[in-house]
Amino acid sequence: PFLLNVLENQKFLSGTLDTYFIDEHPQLFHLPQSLNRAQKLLNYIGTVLVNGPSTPLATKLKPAEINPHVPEIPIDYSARGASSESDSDGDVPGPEPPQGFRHILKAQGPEGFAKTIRNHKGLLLMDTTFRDAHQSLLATRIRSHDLLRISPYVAHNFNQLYSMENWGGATFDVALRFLHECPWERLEDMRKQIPNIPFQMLLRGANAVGYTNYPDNVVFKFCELSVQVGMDIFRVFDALNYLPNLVLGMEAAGKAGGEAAISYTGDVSDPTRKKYDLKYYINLADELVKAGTHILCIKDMAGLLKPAAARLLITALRDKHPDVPIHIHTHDTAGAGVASMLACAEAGADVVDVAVDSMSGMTSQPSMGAIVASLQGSKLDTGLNLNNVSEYSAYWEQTRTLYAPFECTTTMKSGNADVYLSEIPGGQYTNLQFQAYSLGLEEFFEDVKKAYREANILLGDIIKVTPSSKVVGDLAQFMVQNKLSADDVLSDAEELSFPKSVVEFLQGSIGEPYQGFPEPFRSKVLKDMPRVSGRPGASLPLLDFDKLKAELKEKHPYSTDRDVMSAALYPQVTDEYLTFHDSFGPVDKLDTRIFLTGPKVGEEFEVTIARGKTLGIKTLAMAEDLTPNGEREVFFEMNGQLRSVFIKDKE
Ligand code: 3PY
Ligand code: ZN
Repeated sequence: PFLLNVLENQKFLSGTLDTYFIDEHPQLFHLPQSLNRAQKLLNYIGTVLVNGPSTPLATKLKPAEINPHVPEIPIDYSARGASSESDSDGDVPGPEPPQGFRHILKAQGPEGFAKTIRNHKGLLLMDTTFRDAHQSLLATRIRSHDLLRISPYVAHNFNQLYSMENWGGATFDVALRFLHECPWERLEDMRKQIPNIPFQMLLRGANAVGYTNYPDNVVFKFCELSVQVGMDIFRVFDALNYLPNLVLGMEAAGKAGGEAAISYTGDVSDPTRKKYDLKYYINLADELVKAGTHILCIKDMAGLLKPAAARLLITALRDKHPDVPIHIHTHDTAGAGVASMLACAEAGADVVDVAVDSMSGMTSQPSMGAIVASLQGSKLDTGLNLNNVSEYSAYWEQTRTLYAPFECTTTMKSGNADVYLSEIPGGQYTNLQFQAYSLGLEEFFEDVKKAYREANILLGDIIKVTPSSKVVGDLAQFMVQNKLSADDVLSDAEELSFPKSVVEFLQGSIGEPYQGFPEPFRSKVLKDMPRVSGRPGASLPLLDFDKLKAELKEKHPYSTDRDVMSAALYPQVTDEYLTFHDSFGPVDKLDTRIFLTGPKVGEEFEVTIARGKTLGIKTLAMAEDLTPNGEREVFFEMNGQLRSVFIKDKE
């Protein structure tokens, strides 16, 4: 049986206990916020110094030795609210940022917000810098620390943004798994810094922020908690555009509402591409409007929406749904992103997605500065100031160099129009190229792109976006590794042992593709294996949250309800995150270079672990000799005092 600590334990609080109760239940004193956070951080730094990075670095490149400059925000004390006067932690409170669209969303709800957006004269922008841009360019590795440093600047200078996409997609998993930080805390902290601009997240429908369909109550509870912690707008998509999954996601987003997204593939301007034609998209849009979406999104995850196709599609949607705001997402993989977004805007789209210049282009979103400048003085003027865009961009240009070990530009040097052939989504494109290079098989990527196209056809020409894109990618890699042509795969389907994701997709575990599963391929692969029909979540048993909470508390007494939610989505990753955090403390507070590769011996640096609590740390030396049990002593000076830690040397 698990035991709560003294602050929560009913028996303890009631006072009806003998002294043995305390002796026999040491967990009672596992209090939240243990006081040796500083020592834990030294333990972390020592570990990195002795045993190398705690998060795998993707290349040999090192983080740059710079401290990115944060542009100043105006200091206007007259604008300070009464509440900040009573702030007694010694920090000088900044001025309140100007009002933004969040004010309207809060005051008028999603319907009123949608009306305001639709009536707005200029083109509105969503900034993806905090999510999709770094998911596509830097393997999602941007840390909360660097997001939070620039957040006040964004709040003060970008209040005209429709929204900032700053959560969801892969950020949830990567934060816990590789950055050892809590995604909920990131969201909460960004919210404090940016009260005025709507926050937007990418919700993979019934897959939430994971790679598989979850029980319905997991998706509902996840959305509920996200709203509580600070999320505003949910962009809901499904990897197969499978309506029942989309509707489930919309229901989970609930009163918060948001955007139902149609994932775009093929080419509506090419009459020979018949499966996903204009009619397909219009029908789906009709269904989503009928299901009550406040905003319609076209999610062009691979960057296939060429300007001519954009004009056709947006004009048709605009005519059909004159009152519904239309929001377009794209990737600039081929290099036509700016042209396409301008075409969308001219055809009547209300909002388009951009990333700040230094985080834009290639597999990321098109450039904010390019779009702002292109529309300046026109009736679609975005209202954003190009000087601010360039200051914001300079921050990210410098900050990006801290993430050199994860740079896609190590291998990717330009846009590439071959994406129109392969239809690989932005993030996956970067990943697959990277994998090929790290295996030393540069040619492999060319082969994988060709195989990806064939794999897509074998699977029935499906929508390809997380997680269906992984199914196609896995099959493509399987074909290249085993030197199989599409004909081989088809003729030997009964004997081949396919990747798990391919088998599960064919079983129906992520939903049903448009026009059904490919036959006879499916029957040959599955033989007498079970098949799921209809919406997969409908047949999954609900998750027992109380049981999960009890299990988590038993192992990690300090875990919170947020951790329980994380564990519902990623049980193993959350367990590892909590264990890590218990030994190493708030590593998210370290500067990125120190976090990734550790300080140099002799280097002095500061860490602010809580408001008003800053540690000054200097690494003094590492012992040459190991202790008899294989540990190496690392010496520090912390706030003027000598400290040391013993680290097991793994060499
Ligand atoms: C995600 O699901 O993370 C995506 O970015 C899909 O485009
Ligand atoms: Zn995207």
